[in-house]
Amino acid sequence: MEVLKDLHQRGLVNQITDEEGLTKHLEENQVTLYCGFDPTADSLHIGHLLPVLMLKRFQQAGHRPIALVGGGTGMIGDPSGRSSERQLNEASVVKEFSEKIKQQLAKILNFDEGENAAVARNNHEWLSQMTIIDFLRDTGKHFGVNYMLAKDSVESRIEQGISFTEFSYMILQSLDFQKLYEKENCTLQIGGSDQWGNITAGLELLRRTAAGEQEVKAYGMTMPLITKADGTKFGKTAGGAVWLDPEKTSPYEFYQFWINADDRDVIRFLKFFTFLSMEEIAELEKEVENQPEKRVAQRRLAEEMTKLVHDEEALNQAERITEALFSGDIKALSGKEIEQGFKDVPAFTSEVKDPQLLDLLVEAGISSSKRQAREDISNGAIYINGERNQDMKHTINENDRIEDRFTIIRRGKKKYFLVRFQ
Ligand code: 383
Repeated sequence: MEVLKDLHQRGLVNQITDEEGLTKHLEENQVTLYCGFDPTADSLHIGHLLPVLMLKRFQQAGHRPIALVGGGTGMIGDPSGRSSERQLNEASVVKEFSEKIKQQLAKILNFDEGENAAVARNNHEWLSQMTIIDFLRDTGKHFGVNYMLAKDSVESRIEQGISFTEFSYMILQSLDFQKLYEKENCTLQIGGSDQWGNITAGLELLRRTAAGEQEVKAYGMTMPLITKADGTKFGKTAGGAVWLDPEKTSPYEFYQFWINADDRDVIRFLKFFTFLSMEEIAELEKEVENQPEKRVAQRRLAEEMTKLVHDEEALNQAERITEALFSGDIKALSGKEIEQGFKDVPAFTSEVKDPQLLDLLVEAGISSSKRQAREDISNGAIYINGERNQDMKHTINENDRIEDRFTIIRRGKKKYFLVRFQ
């Protein structure tokens, strides 16, 4: 199917500079397109996923995506969508972040195979080589200050203040578009709606620097901002951002993020983030209507996303942890799974290898006093790795330790504690 039609059906199009022109351009050519990612952290997060997947959608339709890592622009700082000046990172830090982000992009996009393999570029390569004189003469000359002041990213910062550094950012992003247009025949830049100003500035530069009277066939397209039915910000959990790096957000937490999607949001998210067909999504929509309690759509969303960003094994683990936490069968989990599943519960490190259960309850702060601990045990409120234990004299032993490292104690219905052994 025509790629733009699919994107429209999925609700993925916010603005296009010349839709008719772009439709025709995509029909007639294998188009090279790009999206940029600035290395402002050591990992991409879920907010970056939509544009990465957008590149992949174009790739699947036969076009050629360039994932641009902003090793140069990351040294400057994009003011778009920000109400205050950014803190600059050291060059070595930006370099380290760039490397990590490139690897994450390579995991999702296909960089090696076929005639439309994705390409990685880093704008540090050309931006760092440019002299200040060339920059001001050859590029700066094409940007009117009034034009720049009228951009949202600048205008919204006039009162609060904006440095010349961030003010100049749009010129650097425009230079990238020009560079990729000239060297890679890249004719489409995509981004989130926050990037509209930078993308159109780039097109302006292309037009002004085009050779002769030649018409420039280049386009820009943005994606919508992702909203949630409950009005809270998409992509944030109690623990902060949802990262793509499994060390920062475990695959289990990542899976949980999606499975917790609201019934009012889940269908839209399936359209935005998965490669399921519109027919499959329509089936899932029926499930949400007819038996929402089963959360079939949410489960499918979580599965697809965990597989896409992590892998099949990570998905299996996430499912096993979810199941074990639901049924209470903690013993079935490995040490690694325990670490993921109980990352956010209170933890206690026991100095004693085989403590008395009674003592442990008090020391780990699970029961508030010895008397309370006795009461909890005799009431049957204490579970070791999911099994009730009412033995007042019980000593924690190797059977209670998972991989000899962890014991999960539960008090009451759902208060979990992680006990670590050294
Ligand atoms: C740098 C050089 C270019 C083209 C783009 C850039 C980066 C761009 C930017 N993008 C955001 C980022 O890096 O700041 N100036 O975090 C985000 N993007 C994408 C998308 C998004 C934007 O990476 O809306 C969310 O992910 O455009 O906020 O030549």
